[in-house]
Amino acid sequence: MKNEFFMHRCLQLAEMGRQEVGNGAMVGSILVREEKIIAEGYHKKFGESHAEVELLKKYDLQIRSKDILYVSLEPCCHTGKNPPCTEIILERGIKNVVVGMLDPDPRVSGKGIAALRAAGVHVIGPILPTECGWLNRGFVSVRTKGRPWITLKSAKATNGKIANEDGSPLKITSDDQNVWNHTNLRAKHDAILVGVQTIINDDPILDTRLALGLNAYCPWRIILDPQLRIPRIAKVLNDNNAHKTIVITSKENLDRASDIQSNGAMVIAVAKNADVFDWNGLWSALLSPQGNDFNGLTSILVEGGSRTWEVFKKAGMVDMEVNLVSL
Ligand code: AOF
Ligand code: ZN
Repeated sequence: MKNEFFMHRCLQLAEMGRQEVGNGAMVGSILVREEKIIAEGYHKKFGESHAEVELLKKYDLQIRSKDILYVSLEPCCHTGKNPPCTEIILERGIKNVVVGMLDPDPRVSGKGIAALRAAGVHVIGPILPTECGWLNRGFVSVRTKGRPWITLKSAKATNGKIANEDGSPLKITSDDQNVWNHTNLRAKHDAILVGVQTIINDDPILDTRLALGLNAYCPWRIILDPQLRIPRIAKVLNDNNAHKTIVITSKENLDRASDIQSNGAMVIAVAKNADVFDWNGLWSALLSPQGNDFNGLTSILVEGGSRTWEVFKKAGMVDMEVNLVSL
């Protein structure tokens, strides 16, 4: 019970890295002495120190043999953008480690725990694989399937309609449902994706302005736009978060992109396969750093419209579906 209690604090810390860690994992870590938390750390930003190292940099005093290090993801044992966390744990003389979940990254996956045990560290875990895996479902999906976690959100009026006959927006969801969407869907994904027709019809802002809580941020806003039809006056190209907009188009249209980029939006070319974007091309563009402080993403909320939903469904690119029905 105590271990789970402390691990929940690690998960809370991990969440603070959301949207900042790019295609990496959100990870939290604490150091416990005589049942009190004496230091905390989390993975703050893509390319920066891992959670345990962040903690150990802050806590530079002597570690005692009964101190326990809690970390929500198995400590890594490889050299990536950072040196192996296992080595720093050993160097600092930590004797007890509690791990939340195994690292799905094939460079680690069990080898981090094994390295610590081989060096005489007492390791307990993984103690909360489901909860820790759920927080990092995007990272797990990228590392195990090579694509982001995808949630499909749709909204239907009770008569089944999703728009008026002329394509103009129909107010379907209640204010409460919108708050719920911003808090639990939009603010829990790295990006919101729509087809360009949704921008043309509804001109949505695609941010988290209604989200409850302090950690609201603007997710990346991805527009699938093969012909580059996005109106220059679209809100997503002109508001304060224009630099968080990524327009995906095909190569032939790239020369017309400069106007769209004038407020900081990115335009990325992806090859097409018949009449849809090539999935491998799309994922390789979205999973890796592209400049503009975009360091890759791990989760996408697909908000519409109906054609975009169909394309994702048909390709089996859906992990969770949420259908909001007007009350
Ligand atoms: C940890 N603690 O806080 C995180 C870990 O390129 P790098 O060096 O940032 O390494 C990325 C990999 O490191 C990532 O795929 C995952 O396996 C692990 N992330 N590990 O011990 C952390 N963020
Ligand atoms: Zn590490």
